[in-house]
Amino acid sequence: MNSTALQVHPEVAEALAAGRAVVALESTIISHGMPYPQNEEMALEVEGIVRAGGAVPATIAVIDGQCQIGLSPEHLHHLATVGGVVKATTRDLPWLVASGFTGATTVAATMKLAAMAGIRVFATGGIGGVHRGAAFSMDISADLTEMAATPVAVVSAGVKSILDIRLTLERLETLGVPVVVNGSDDFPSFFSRTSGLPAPRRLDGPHEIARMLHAAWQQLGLGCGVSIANPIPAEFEVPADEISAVIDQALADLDTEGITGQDVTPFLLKRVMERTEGRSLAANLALVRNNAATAAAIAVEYAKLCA
Ligand code: PSU
Ligand code: MN
Repeated sequence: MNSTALQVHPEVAEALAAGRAVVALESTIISHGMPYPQNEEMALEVEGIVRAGGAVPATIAVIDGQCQIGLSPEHLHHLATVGGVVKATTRDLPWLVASGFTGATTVAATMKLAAMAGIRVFATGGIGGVHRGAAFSMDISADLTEMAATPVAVVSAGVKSILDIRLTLERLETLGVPVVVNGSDDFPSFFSRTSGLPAPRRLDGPHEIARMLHAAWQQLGLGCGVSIANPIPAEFEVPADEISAVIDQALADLDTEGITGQDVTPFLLKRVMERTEGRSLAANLALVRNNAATAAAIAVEYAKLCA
């Protein structure tokens, strides 16, 4: 797609034109999902993992009103260090472009921009979903809406238990979004390989997953996204009882401190990270690396099927 607001990095543009594998990466995880300096190290490392897997990385953000598909190390440094970068979901994109501001894109906004650029595979840590208590707050992430509307496959470690995982899966079913777990019969919950819920569908490995993406978009012509849950490697799992008390306390703090709207998820992520003495950060880094490697392998297989 041609867009005056879209700046596709030359390396990314070249790979797309040649039909080679490209993996999109989000930037909210850099600005709002992890502390400095781990966020910057992670952003650079993950790009390296995608390259090592034979794909071209395209980290996405809005920089001074330009939607950048592929960022320079200077841009990554800026997003990792400057406080107050706007957390941008899909609805924020026109406002950012019109006002020339900088925004770190969520899964939803990253999917939207990736699709505009022609990128089909995207790696992240965890996706947004239905919040606990959503029956009253109506707080449901725009990530789910975007998955229904935009043909990008999102590789995540499942849904963090700051959310209502069961209702998130219900919502994805209603929205018609295929949900597959890579190599497991259990739906993972970010820090854990299990959630107490079964995998809606299971596929084993990048080739099988790429075949499903090809079926969705090339054979059936569907316009939806696909959620690929990739369980955290077993050696990095954090035991559920270690994390659940911390999450319950963070959720209680939300009410006490009156946090609402777009600030809810960053607040919960920060609290959980602070209160687990870095154990959750180590797990978070491990699963993001794992997702980047898996996404690269899927993108490579998918590019072969489309050739
Ligand atoms: N979950 C995580 N880490 C994250 C996010 C979610 O474990 O960094 C970020 C992602 O960018 C996701 C966003 O798209 O939070 C969802 O925010 P909200 O719930 O406000 O839609
Ligand atoms: Mn919300």
